[in-house]
Amino acid sequence: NGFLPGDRSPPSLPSLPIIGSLLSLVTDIPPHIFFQQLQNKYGNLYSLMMGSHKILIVNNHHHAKEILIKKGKIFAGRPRTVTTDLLTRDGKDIAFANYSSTWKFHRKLVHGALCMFGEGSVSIEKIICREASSMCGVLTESQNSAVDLAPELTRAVTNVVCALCFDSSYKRGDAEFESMLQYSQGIVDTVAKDSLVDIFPWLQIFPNKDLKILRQCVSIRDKLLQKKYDEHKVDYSDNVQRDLLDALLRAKRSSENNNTSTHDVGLTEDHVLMTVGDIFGAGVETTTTVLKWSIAYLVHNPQVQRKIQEEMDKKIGKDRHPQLSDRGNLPYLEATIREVLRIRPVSPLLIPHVALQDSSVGEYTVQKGTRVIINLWSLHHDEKEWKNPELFDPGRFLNEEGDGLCCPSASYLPFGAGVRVCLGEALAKMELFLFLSWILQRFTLEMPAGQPLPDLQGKFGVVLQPKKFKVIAKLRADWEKIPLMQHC
Ligand code: HEM
Ligand code: PLO
Repeated sequence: NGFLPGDRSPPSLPSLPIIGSLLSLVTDIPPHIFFQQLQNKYGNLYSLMMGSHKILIVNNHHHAKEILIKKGKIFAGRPRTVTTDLLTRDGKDIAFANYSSTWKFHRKLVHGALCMFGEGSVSIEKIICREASSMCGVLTESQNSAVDLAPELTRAVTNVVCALCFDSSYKRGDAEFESMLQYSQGIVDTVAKDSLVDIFPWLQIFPNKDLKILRQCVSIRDKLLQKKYDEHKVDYSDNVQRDLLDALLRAKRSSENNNTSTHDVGLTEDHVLMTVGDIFGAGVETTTTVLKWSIAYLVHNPQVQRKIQEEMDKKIGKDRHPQLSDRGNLPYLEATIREVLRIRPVSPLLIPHVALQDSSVGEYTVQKGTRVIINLWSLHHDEKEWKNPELFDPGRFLNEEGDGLCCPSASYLPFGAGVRVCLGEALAKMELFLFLSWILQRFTLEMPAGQPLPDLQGKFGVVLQPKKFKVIAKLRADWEKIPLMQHC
């Protein structure tokens, strides 16, 4: 009858036919917190039904690592959903593509192209410092007034991925940049929301506000990607590789020259477009979000800001800009970045995984096709693993002497782990370190008098974003006289 001896399913939420456990999920609480709370009733591993899909919710690091690392390949699948299919032309990207040889091939290609930049004449470090310098210039102009730093942070981060993907950049107020900001926010707000359409695909035949927004935003994004692609095709040369798009074009041409069908290896125009779209989208939304959270926590915790600045004054001084080689010398800043990634993970539920064959987790059996949600929020706020998990305390990542880094718990996976681990981890860490060190070397971030501190709740979506807030970036004493050099 298909049952093995000792077969055991995980605890399950009550479920009704067809609508599954939907009724118990109708709540205003954001899903990562709701799933964390359900542990009280069902334990840290439980399942629920969404429509006809069985979903396993994982709230502890032992099970998470068994799934992501030990059984990584078995759980490397991705579900197909209406919204992600719309965004990625049925999974022709990396992040939302199911496990396949095409996915593997594209991951390798992108990984190789990102590594290349370390060696090229224009290194990633130089690109980031160029943008950090431009951003600090703009902050200097807005002395003593409260500003929303988001547009400048986003422009800086966007220009880094723009350089990597398209060998281009945006000036302030650029119309294409403004339109990118708009469509990208629309996509973040609507994609991968476990909306009704993702549960009942047939609901698509009815008008749906979110789907309409998503369709419009995706169509604007696709035009932008197509324009970059067409421009690149015109002046492409086999001898120079300017950026990621060139690397993908080269791979596409070489498969065409070898007479392999681009369909077989998955190098159609759609695949190339969707893959750069992923890197561009991930590159912008994730890093910007972490920078915003960092600033929100820094204005909440001026003592943390002061400590970072003291460390920088001692180790770097005023005669030069921070550079990547300073990373080892600024443990308190590194610890602060780690703490921000713990307390407000960018992707609190990762991206859903799918079991590609029958398997097990802990003592429980898991059937092929089960969707697996790793609740990173539960891992990062587990009281058994972290002292006062809601307290922002970079010191928890420092050793006893306070001069080196440590990881106090294994329940920490901001970038995921295993075969589906984040492709941009190294890039994101470089950006976070350089942007924050450049800002804090020169400026102190403060709240305007009488303003409430930024909200730390966050808005759940495909990334967990902070709400808008304004701060004053005040030049530190003596820094008025020190000019910004154009390059580091
Ligand atoms: C996947 C976190 C920045 C590209 C992921 C996942 C997480 C994550 C949690 C999902 C892992 C899983 O499903 O198991 C972060 C964080 C970032 C960041 C916290 C910033 C601090 C970036 C950047 C890029 C990027 C800058 C682009 C260069 C990707 C891609 C995937 C991914 C392509 C999909 C990998 C796959 O499915 O095979 N990231 N990410 N990420 N990330 Fe990042
Ligand atoms: C962000 C909005 C863009 O317009 C499209 C896009 C592409 C890739 C997505 C990204 C969005 C959100 C963050 C994601 C990334 C792939 C990996 C990353 C989901 C939707 C994370 C954090 O997992």
